Amino acid sequence: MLLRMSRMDRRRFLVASAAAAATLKSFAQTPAAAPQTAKLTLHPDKPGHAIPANFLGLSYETQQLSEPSFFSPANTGLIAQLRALSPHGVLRIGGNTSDVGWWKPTPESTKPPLPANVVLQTPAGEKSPEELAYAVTPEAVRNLRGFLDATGWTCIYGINLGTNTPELAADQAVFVAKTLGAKLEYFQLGNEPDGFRRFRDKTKWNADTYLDEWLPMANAIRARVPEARFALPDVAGNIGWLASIADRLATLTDSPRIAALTHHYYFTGPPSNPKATIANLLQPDSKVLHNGQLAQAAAAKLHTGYRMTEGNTCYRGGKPGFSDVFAASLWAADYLLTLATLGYSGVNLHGGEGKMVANSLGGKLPGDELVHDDPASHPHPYYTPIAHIGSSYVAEPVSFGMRFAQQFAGATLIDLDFDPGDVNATAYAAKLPSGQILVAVINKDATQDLDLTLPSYRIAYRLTAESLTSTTVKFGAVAASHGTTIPVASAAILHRTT
Ligand code: BDP
Repeated sequence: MLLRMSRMDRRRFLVASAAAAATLKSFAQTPAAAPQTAKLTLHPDKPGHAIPANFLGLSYETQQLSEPSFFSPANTGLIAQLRALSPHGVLRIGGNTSDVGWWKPTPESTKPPLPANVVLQTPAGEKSPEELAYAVTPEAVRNLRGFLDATGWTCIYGINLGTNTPELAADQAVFVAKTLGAKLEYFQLGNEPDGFRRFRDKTKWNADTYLDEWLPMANAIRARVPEARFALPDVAGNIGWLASIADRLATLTDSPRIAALTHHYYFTGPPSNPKATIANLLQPDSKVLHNGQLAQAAAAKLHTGYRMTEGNTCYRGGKPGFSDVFAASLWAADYLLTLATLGYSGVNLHGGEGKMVANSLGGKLPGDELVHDDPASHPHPYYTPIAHIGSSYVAEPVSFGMRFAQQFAGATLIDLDFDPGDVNATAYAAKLPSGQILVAVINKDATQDLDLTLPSYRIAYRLTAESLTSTTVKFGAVAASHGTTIPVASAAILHRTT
């Protein structure tokens, strides 16, 4: 029996807000009711979307590259964590810091002046883009290649659009394309341009003016890297941009090669938002379906794919007791499999080093204001799938939901009917290339166990923890005699036995 623990060596007091405290109390005091029996019928003759082998991914700030030892073949702890997540994942490098980084091709190169189209605006209490600027060197890109080779992962590489010129972007792209080779999936230019409040006059900024800047930069790159592929627009929330951009690109006779349309998704935020409760996190989320339908329709116009390139539970760095607990594992498992059913080519959950994500937010992680115990005992940022604590890299709860969904990578979804009664549960089924059929059942209910009648299937893997607020999560294979109940707040993967 293989059980993996997210963390055994540190104890954390996680109740960081009155809302989280109330949630914890209600889970502790509510006894589980008698199990409900779910009806589940599989339709293996009705295949759905194929889930790519590289469906799973992580997203990191581009500023991680300012420390060339981070994404490097020498960083064995981080490499081991990525390999444990997926043998063929996709590392997306971007985030807000991608629009303040500059390419430093030689040690003598100096920071270029700000281009004339930049209208700098610094939100109150945040460091200015000038203060946050950093350099990316050839050494960082060479080390990134070694890191990707060691992990078996590929990369989506973000280049500055906010404070950069087409010529400088092309200089960097030439070196990146040559160095990363087949490890480079595609470029993205600019992060969350729909919210370019720091860099442009927002009264004149829209999907069209964005594309007016994006096209010359993409064209400057492909003039020197003919095989370059691109994804765009990597919007934060305005998914409508995907359709207008697809419409305009579809009319071009000579367009840059588009590998995917991309957007971001955070369940909620910022950490002070009263909506950031575990009870809300585990409810069905109609926005996910809506986004998926818009992305699919826009991508169809360009005959391309669509990917959720950055997201997590709670923007502005995550919320303690919400983003870093078992509820986030169940959310991630369900969210990732939902995106698979919606036809996404992949998903990158955001995280990384606390300092880099703090810089992406102007210098601070607002979640720190909600912590009452030793801040060093918490992952920073709070939502990160892999935390860097002391000298170790630690798999956080959200990453166990990713491991759960990873079991479906390379499989083809199959249709199913699932009726869990009034239990808050979801189910997904897929067929692996080996012919094995997998069924995932995620019981997000805080009070009701779920019994499953599915002859010829047995529970093969479980995702469990002591409570929804637990920081220690278990995911692993279980013995054949493990029964057919999916207890309150847990998930299971069933395999066909005959
Ligand atoms: C996104 C940004 C990213 C931030 C993240 C957050 O792209 O750089 O770290 O939000 O707010 O909007 O946590």
